[in-house]
Amino acid sequence: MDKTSGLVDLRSDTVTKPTPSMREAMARAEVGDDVLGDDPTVKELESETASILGKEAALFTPSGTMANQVAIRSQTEPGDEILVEANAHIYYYEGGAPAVLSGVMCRCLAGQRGLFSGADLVAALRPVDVHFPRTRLVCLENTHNRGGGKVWPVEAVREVAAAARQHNLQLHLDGARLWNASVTSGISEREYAAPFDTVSVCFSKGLGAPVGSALVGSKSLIDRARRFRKMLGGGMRQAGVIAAGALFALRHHRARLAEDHANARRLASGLAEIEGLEVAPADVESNMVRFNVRVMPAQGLAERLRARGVLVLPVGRDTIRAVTNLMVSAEGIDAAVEAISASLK
Ligand code: TLP
Repeated sequence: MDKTSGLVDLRSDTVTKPTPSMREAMARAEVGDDVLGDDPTVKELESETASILGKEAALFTPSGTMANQVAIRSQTEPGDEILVEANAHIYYYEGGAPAVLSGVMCRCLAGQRGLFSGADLVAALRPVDVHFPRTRLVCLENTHNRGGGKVWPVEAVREVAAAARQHNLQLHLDGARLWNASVTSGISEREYAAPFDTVSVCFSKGLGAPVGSALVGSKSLIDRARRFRKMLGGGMRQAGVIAAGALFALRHHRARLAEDHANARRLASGLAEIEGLEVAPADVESNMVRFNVRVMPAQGLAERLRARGVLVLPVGRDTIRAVTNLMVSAEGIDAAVEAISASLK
């Protein structure tokens, strides 16, 4: 339960507020004009992020969306095609940005909870021919948001990456929740990132920073991305204040994601006992629980829950998403289960 508001807010892991120690770190941050390359805290965050992910360079961005979009823009030309899974955040939740900002077409692959195989990828490829758009980039998402926080097995990532390389395609990973994937699987972020040219990561989701994401990759790709970030208005000045929150989150909040995962499992097993709901506790692999409501529209249940101080996100007519996070304790989860049970009666 959020001690400041008394709410159990499970709409997203983006709802977290900075902790007192994080605020202290932000207040103390040394800053400078980052567009002029003068902000020491942003530089520290960028170099620490690049090193955790095993890449040459990193770029701090205001959002995960911007990190994904500058990655696409940096690796394509207008008229190119990118391959994405049909429920990928890049395709589903970024306002059509690939079409607007990069002028690319998205070719969607049908996945299973966000995952697809090297064979699926190859089946979608077309011969080089003047009729076809040029396929340039493949995007994966780990963990997969609309896949219910599904974690990619590292072997499956490597298999898709090998197929992509055989066909001279670039690879981008939307790793907004890569931290969660690493905690679940024991595969380091660096190992997961290895097959990709670029990886975006978020500090403002499970890690609990108020703002910020990063894109990592080779120095030349990140130099190019920096230029596109500026074009989009994402060049920030004394950004060290927010970078300090991100740096604190990176150093102190990765391991604790295991608590969020345990809370997600606790939530799913509580929900499995409630009549009128459909939930698969075995599908819970990170901090997300998706469940179907059989007896009323998802929106209706969400409204009843709001009246009881529990916030969830309807993501379909019958489907609700709940995301555990830094602000929610095991007691908060038990309170949410009780509220859901009472709201269905
Ligand atoms: N996801 C948000 C919403 O946009 C749906 C959420 O509440 O889960 N990649 C992935 C996989 C994401 O889930 C998100 C945010 C982003 C990128 C974009 O990050 P921001 O919101 O910082 O632009």
